[in-house]
Amino acid sequence: TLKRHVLVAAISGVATAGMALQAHAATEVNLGHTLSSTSHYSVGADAFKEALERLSDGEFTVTEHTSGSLGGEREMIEGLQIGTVDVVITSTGPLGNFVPESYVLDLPFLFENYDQARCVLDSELGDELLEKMGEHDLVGLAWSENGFRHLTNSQREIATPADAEGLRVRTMENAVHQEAFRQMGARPTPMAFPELFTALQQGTVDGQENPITVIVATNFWEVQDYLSLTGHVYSPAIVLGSPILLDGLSDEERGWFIEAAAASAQATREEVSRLEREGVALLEENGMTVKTDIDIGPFQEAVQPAYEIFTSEYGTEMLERVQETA
Ligand code: EAX
Repeated sequence: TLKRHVLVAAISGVATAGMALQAHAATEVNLGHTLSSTSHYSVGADAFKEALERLSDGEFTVTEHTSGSLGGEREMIEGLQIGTVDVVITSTGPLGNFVPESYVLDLPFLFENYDQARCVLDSELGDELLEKMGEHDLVGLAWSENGFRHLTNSQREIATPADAEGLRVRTMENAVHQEAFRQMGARPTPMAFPELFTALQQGTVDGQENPITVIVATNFWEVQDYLSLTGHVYSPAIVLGSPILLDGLSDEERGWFIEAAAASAQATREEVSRLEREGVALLEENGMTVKTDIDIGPFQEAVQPAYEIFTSEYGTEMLERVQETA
């Protein structure tokens, strides 16, 4: 009978699927980031998943962990080193603690626009910095993007560094950024991103700084009234892999990860560009007061000492090379 046929077909289907599964058990790749599932990082994570699963013909499956469910960015980088996390999309915020060479990219007002920043990250120098990750138990797969960072706060409109005097600003766990905000007269408080929303809500800090992308993805308008488009620093993102997973793979397999990371970075950059065009209007619609015409001169001047402190510690060579490439 028809019923019996269907049943037999179903059983043999299950058996075939089961055998196939045994022959080629897919390796699950855990990918983490700190932002929501609507963010530019998730756009990048989706592109990574699509590309890796397609290129490997299902040998690898990617599971995305959003919103810091695998921890903050510093914790996830540690996770890569010990093999509890496989792939991470992260800002360079905490990266300098592991790979000091990356600090150069976090200098305020280093890049003037997206083209310049992307051009440096896509250059030989960018590749060299990716390779440096290998000396610190990390695998640099691709430079991705977070965006130019701007200042938000709950207290007042900020147009000059003097307006930021005394403001308690959450910064990333990044020595260069902390120094820059100290020089500006603010009171920097380093904190992991997953703690930030609550800290703003409870008034532990008055403000924070992040790109339009992150402000949109995190609904910061719920806890921040003012946004000043200071664009005080470009925030690169990086797709990092765990050496514990990647060192055990063949060249071909590692190549899939690199290609998937490149596809991820490309998709993320496109989403950053879209949000640069559309994000500010969205934030205004949600009630934020946006100060657009900021004279950045006084901000640039205020953070100059951060450059001196950086070069006295790490020398001038890297900085000069970035400036030449830009
Ligand atoms: O990488 O910590 C931050 O402010 C970062 O910009 C965010 O986690 C996205």
